[in-house]
Amino acid sequence: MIVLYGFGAGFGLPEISPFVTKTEVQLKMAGLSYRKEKAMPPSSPKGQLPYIRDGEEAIADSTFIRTHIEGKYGFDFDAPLSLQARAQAWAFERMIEHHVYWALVGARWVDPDNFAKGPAHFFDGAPEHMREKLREDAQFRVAENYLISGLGRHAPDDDVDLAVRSLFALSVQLGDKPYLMGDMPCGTDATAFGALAGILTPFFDSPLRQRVEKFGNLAAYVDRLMRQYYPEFAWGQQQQAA
Ligand SMILES: N[C@@H](CCC(=O)N[C@@H](CS)C(=O)NCC(=O)O)C(=O)O
Repeated sequence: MIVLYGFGAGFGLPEISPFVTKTEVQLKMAGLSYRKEKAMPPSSPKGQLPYIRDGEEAIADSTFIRTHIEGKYGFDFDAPLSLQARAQAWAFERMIEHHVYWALVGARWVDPDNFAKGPAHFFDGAPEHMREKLREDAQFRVAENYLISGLGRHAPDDDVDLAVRSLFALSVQLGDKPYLMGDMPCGTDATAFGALAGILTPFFDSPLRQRVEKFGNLAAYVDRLMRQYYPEFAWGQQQQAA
């Protein structure tokens, strides 16, 4: 059985990481059975999560995992799509992973309140005398990556404005369709769902979340896909409680 290594549930989400969520939803889309185990990025062959173990093979990076599933199990995530729609779906995926994702990182890791209630707890198990230093180092590293991504250079407000332009594009593409590219889900739906749920989780408050909530079709899309792929997860109830 495939083993999926991720962070696990947290932050009001069934899985903390948008990239792990993407892979988990794609495993569900492909109808493959898998077991999930908690891991930390250094244990991955590429130093980031997700990675999977499939028999003797370890495959890291959500896009390479998708390629592995398509190659080994013959499942085409974009089967319903024309060649042109496949190209568009790929372009939307790149926009989400290389642009929108960084806005999520800024909201979670750079905003001091969100960092304190969220990622800071990754280090709760560390020896007390090192804990604060580990937190500071990790936050510094992520803030540096945010800067290098390009989006972080425009913080604190223009970064959100830029991300919202991408989210507007996503909202227009979705329109009133059930899925991004039409009536059937495709691979990029897993990507969009992971990132949007990560932004919309009521656990974190941020200007980004407030702006995305205004895109009614994106919020409804996340609710719908959450019910479809994580029916056991109490997403709606948490939203009401927040
Ligand atoms: N391109 C990778 C990105 C994965 C990624 O950024 N994972 C984050 C968690 S959301 C991570 O493990 N970060 C730890 C690090 O970069 O040190 C993929 O598609 O899997």
